[in-house]
Amino acid sequence: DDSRPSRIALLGVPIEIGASQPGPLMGPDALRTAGIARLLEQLDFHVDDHGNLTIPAVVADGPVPDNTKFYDEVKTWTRALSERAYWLAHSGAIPIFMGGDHSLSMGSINGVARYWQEKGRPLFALWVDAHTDYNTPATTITGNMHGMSAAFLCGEDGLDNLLGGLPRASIPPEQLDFIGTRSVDPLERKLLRQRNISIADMRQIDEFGVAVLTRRVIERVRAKNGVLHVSFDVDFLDPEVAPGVGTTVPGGATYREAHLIMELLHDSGLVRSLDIVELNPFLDERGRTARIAVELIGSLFGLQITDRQTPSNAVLPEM
Ligand code: HAR
Ligand code: MN
Ligand code: MN
Ligand code: MN
Repeated sequence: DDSRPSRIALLGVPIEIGASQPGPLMGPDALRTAGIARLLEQLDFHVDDHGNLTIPAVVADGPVPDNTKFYDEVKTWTRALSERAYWLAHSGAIPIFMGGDHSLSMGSINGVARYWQEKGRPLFALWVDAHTDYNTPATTITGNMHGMSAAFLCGEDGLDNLLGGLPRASIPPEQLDFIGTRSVDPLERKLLRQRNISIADMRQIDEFGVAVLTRRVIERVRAKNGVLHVSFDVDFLDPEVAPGVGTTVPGGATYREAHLIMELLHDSGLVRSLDIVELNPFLDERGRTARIAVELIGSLFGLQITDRQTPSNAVLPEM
């Protein structure tokens, strides 16, 4: 049904071995300290904090693809999170997965995709990120698995037994959108081109503005009666705005650009789940990045500057 859920389920996912440096495991607690639950309650949601996901002992029980770091660990997290995400979506709440590094999206999105597949509604994913995370074991330079999550979700080769016996629901490449892109590895770029995936990179943001580009995503989801998962990597923001991330890339989005995307997504009524990833409180300055992340989540769930809706004059370019 189309009524907006009134409950939010928070789940911490303190995984950091998918990233290049330690710190993201502190992310969930920094978001809690910055007041994520309180803010969402002020926005009239019933909020349940399910604490942090824990995983069983990691066992090396299968083949490990070349060029993957901590594969068995990521595999264990992915399986546990996929199950949990499926049931949280099933509960009717909007799950917010508080990372943790971006490898967690392999589990969170797989789980919610399984749920929406059963409901017969296509799941779209909006990847808000400086990176495209579309590497496979064959294209990666670093072997870091947070750089492979989008590729895994689109069913690319090389990570096939990550889910073991769990169904591998995937997001067809035409249901994935990137926004904020400014760092893509050479072979990764080739693969993205082959799949013809829609990328709103920083240059497009400069030329068209985020309103036009966000509207294009919303229209696409609406046209298919779909629902939207937002995968928000904090490094989307410019490092001057958000220093608390491990993989800063200059030339990122401004504070207002990020808020406007969130405000437009809220108005669309299509968002049914969220990842907030790559926050590294160990690298942050006085909690600034965690606070900004929470403010952005506020905008995504209805925090408005005034109570009057702004009519949009966004015009979609032919691309
Ligand atoms: N493309 C690089 C790699 O694969 C960097 C990936 C960085 N990923 C994140 N999440 N920080 O977007 O190693
Ligand atoms: Mn409750
Ligand atoms: Mn990412
Ligand atoms: Mn990134």
